Amino acid sequence: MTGAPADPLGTAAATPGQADHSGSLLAGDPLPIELAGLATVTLRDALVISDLHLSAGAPATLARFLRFCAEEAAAHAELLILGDLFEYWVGDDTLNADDDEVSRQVAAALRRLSDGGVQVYVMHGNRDLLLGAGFLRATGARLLADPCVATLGARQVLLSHGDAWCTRDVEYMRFRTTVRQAATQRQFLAGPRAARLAFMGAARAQSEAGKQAKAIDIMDVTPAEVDRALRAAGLTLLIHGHTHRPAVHRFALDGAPAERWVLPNWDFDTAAGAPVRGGYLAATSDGLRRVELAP
Ligand SMILES: [Mn+2]
Repeated sequence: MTGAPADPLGTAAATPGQADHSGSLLAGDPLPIELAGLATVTLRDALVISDLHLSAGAPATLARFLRFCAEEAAAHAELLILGDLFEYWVGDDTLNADDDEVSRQVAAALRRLSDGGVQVYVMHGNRDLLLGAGFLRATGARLLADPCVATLGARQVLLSHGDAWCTRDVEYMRFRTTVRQAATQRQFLAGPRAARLAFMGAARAQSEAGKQAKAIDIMDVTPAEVDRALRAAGLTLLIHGHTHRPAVHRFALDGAPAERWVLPNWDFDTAAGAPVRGGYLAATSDGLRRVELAP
């Protein structure tokens, strides 16, 4: 064979004759935006979680997640993570980085589940939309498209992270469009890890500052967008995360009863005496059930 190896990222020309260890993707891996997530999935006995925001800065939440994997999730057929498993993700080379032990612990916990017969599914959140093929290989997880449709016995449920419906936050929607473009992801992932971490740190600081200035209700989903998504899917049952407003909303959609189940975010790193938060939905052919986790 005399031909050059496949180079879908187009990085070879920039670094001729030299392996590029700065990028996060292995040669041949598609960009995260180009990964084909599952549009449909059939569930038997699933636990559904989202918005854990795992990072070194939240050790109690990490510990609770690792215990959740070993105890609660291990006893079920499927584990679904509907986005923002991580507080941020700058590329799959995180799994090899000296500065990040948390990602390896999380990946190892998911790998143990996969090896033990639990099918793990992940959906991209807005914080970890750069989870890529390397992460999927390391964990055995399968990627879900956002949105996707899960079959639960006789019922079908629409699953989404939920940020796509926060349309009243015009500034965020503009940012979302940009970071979900292949060119943006390619350019970002080609940069050195230190630069990617610095960018992410600045973006998070800006996001925190912005949240305090924005009216509370523009951070929530737009009801009309939820209605539109359910109509498009032909469904009346929805599960999403992202908003950190756990609830079960019952409403009418074109005269039919509809339900929107919002997953809780996890926070076990609260000040002494303050309540912790975290939990999951158990999803079986019998229906949905909310479970709050004790510390
Ligand atoms: Mn989110």
